[in-house]
Amino acid sequence: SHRESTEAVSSFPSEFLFGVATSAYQVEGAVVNDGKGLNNWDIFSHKSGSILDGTNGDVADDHYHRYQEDIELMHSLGVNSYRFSISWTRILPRGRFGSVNLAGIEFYNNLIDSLLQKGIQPFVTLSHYDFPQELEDAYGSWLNPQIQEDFRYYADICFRAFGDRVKYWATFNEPNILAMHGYRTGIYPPCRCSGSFGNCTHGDSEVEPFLAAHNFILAHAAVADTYRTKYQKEQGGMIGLVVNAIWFEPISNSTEDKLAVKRAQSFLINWFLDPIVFGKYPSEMEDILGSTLPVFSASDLNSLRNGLDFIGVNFYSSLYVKDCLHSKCEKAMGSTRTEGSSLQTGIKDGVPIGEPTPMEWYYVTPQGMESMVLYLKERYNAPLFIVENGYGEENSANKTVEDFLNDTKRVDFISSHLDALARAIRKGADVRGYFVWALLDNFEWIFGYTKRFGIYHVDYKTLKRTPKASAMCSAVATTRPPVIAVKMNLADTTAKI
Ligand code: GBH
Repeated sequence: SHRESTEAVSSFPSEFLFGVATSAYQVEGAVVNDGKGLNNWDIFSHKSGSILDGTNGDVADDHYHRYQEDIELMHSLGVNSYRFSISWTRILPRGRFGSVNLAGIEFYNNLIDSLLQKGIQPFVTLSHYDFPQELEDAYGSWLNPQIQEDFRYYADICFRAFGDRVKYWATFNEPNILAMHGYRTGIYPPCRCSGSFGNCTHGDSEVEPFLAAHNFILAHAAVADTYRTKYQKEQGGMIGLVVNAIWFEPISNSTEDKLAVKRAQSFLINWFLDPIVFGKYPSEMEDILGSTLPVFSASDLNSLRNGLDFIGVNFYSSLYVKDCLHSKCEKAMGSTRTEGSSLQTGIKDGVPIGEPTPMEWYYVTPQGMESMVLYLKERYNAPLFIVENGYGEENSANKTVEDFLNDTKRVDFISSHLDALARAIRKGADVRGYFVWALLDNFEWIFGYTKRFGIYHVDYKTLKRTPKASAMCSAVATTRPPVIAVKMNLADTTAKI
């Protein structure tokens, strides 16, 4: 109800960032323009069989050429922040080799300046699944410690070029997902897995995800250290990391299932955050993996511990977890021995954990987001930003533009999650921002253009952007205010009073 959402609004701090999110590979296009080098997704998406609809991100939303128009869209929404990522190969076309591409620097300078002119704060991710293909070919990217120094070198260039205007930096987007899909299931590049299917290459999937993660963690630590020692004092920004965070509920009240939840949390989230905040891997991981788990050296430990200023959270869903270590159960897709032998499922006694969405992998569980935020507050006591939360729909050739515009489910999804966030804030959580995924329909990784997450519809023939109800509330304006914009404006009013 309106009263409820007004009440929710007054819970947000006046400096709160209400924003929309995208990532470079998913929206920019302009794959070889102005000196950009090729990254892992450029190569992968062009291999036949990689992407569900046989498409790629060569053009995507052509945001590279249309960013001015897209900033106008954001301005009309009333958001005060935009989360985007920098394409590593636009800045360094060859990875560590070769020189800086000034055209790449200029593009992001223009983007950042145009945002700031409209009062929109840039929230920048340095690597959102993409990295230079040359580093994969030269030495195996994330499996080699060399990547730590190369990522640090790239990040340093970004801080120097943009840090006078960018106050929110995230090193990686979802390294926990990349470690899993790049090195175990093999569905994301570099496509390493133990079996052989599709384009995946044989690797040791019981070991490599943990090795890659170790290098992600140390690369993050090196970059955070560089930012803090060389830039932070003068530039005054924050540096953090973004993890994919699924909320887990035990499928029963048994001790075994509750312990299985702890293992699932450890193997998804604490895996990255514990080392960066506390300087050690979670004990659940040590117990299960033993000597497979890489070890931090004494010098690593200097740069770890309190290695972030905020935690970025991508929250989409909650799942039930069932013990498979002490009891017998079938393994679900993606669930393995090393993930704590837990079967992850959205269904309990035939009842889904929340309303199912058109995406097989998630359910609408705003309560789970509240629980997640309170869990992270309790465990890490760091400022939090929800940097992705959103609703996906199936694209289909049979549907018209109009079919996508009255997206009441997306409106309800965003609204109910903002209400959940407000509850968490009232309970004391230090949440500083919320970003809807996504500003625009875009290239949804292995699913290509078969999914639509945007609050703006994109016609992939003309690249025309059209606001959905979730953006302008055109169809539901009489019953519901435009979710983001109204919460923004009210928050502004509250701040002034
Ligand atoms: C986020 O990942 C990404 O950061 C963003 O780029 C993306 O567009 C957005 O979500 C929407 O998906 O589970 O086997 O079906 C969320 C985590 C992991 C969810 C991979 C989809 C697909 C493979 N994603 N998963 S599967």
